[in-house]
Amino acid sequence: MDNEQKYTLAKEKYLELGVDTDKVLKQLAEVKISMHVWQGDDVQGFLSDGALTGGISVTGNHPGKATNPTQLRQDLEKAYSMIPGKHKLNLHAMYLDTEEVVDLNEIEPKHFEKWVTWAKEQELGLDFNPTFFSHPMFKDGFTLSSPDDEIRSFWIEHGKRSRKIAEYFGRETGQVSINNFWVPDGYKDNPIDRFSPRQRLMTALDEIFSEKIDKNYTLDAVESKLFGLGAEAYTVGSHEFYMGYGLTRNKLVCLDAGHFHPTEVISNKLSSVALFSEGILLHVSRPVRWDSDHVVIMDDELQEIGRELVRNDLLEKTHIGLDFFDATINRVAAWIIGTRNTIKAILKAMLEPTDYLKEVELSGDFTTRLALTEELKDFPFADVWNYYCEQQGVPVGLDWLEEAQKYEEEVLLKR
Ligand code: RNT
Ligand code: ZN
Repeated sequence: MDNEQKYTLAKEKYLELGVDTDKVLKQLAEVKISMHVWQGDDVQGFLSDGALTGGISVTGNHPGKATNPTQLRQDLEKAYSMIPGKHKLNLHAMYLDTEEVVDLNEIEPKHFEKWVTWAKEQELGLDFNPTFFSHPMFKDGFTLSSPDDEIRSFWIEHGKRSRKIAEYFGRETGQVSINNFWVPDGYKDNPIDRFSPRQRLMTALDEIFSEKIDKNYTLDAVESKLFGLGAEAYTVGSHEFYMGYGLTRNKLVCLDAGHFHPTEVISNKLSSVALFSEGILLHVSRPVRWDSDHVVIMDDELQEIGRELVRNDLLEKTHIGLDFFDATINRVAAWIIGTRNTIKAILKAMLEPTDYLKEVELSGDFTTRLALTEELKDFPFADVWNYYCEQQGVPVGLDWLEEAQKYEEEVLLKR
């Protein structure tokens, strides 16, 4: 039986539950995932060859990592060619592509022109992030909330410039560019004053955002965190800080799956944040015991995120970005696995009879709710996914692995 025949059988099965798989696949094709550039080179970037700081860390030394923008784009193209649908690329300021020697407080749209030209060719949207780490002005663990005026000003200027670049991305690509602010600031050990750094961060952000920029071009997002390496006791930009900030300043609230207590999940936060916020940005990641940024797999939380987005009709309000970095495996494969899984989780959720399940729940029939959600786990979901991949012209099933291995042999290992 070929993929189409298998799909036809699966389609009938889902129709029995009232789920129209053809319609689902059309909806799925509209969902964009923002693939993060930094998985391609272990969060190194092209601004300096210095160490990664900011309390994040990558382990592994798999051979063949991209060391310049051309290689990175080549790897990205390979990854996108094995992912169904049209998506976005999430850039970081430190990935500028220019011959000029410029610092973070000097960057301009022109330093990203090559990325834009390429994104247009590839029909990709572009998101952005100011880089508040891996830089000598990240001093004693502080950037935007530093007590030192000179340091704060440097980073404020960087933040302002990042918005101009995101605006340029939005205007050029015709797709809104999400500009995500994450700052690593914090203390390793118990602080005396938790208040003043937060006050300084608030004021610095207000200054960065003081210029009104057309929301059709760019939307600002703010990302909280519980702790980082070297900021274990206190992180200035905590969840409460950015909930408050995002809600009062009409910013997107960014939820990173690894930025909460280990038993806390972001799936359960979406319906609350969505009620009050301008919008949501997701950093889909996989924390293993800590904010370890493992490659996203098809685990319970990923599926729950997919369900929350679909069941609550939040796909419009939510921008889905990825955030993981693993250097122990083929980096292109890591992108493919994590991105395909994220799309798959959304597909799985779309294949549920949502309205019926809601009715059942409302009527108090929790037995049917449990029976049906359990039974759905055995439905021929993979046949729908495989057909979707075929339809979208990308490898079906594990066929992508052979291609990724060939690419490793022919390109990566020769670097
Ligand atoms: C760090 C944050 C942040 C970074 C990127 C590289 O904990 O998750 O999103 O991973 O900016
Ligand atoms: Zn993140």
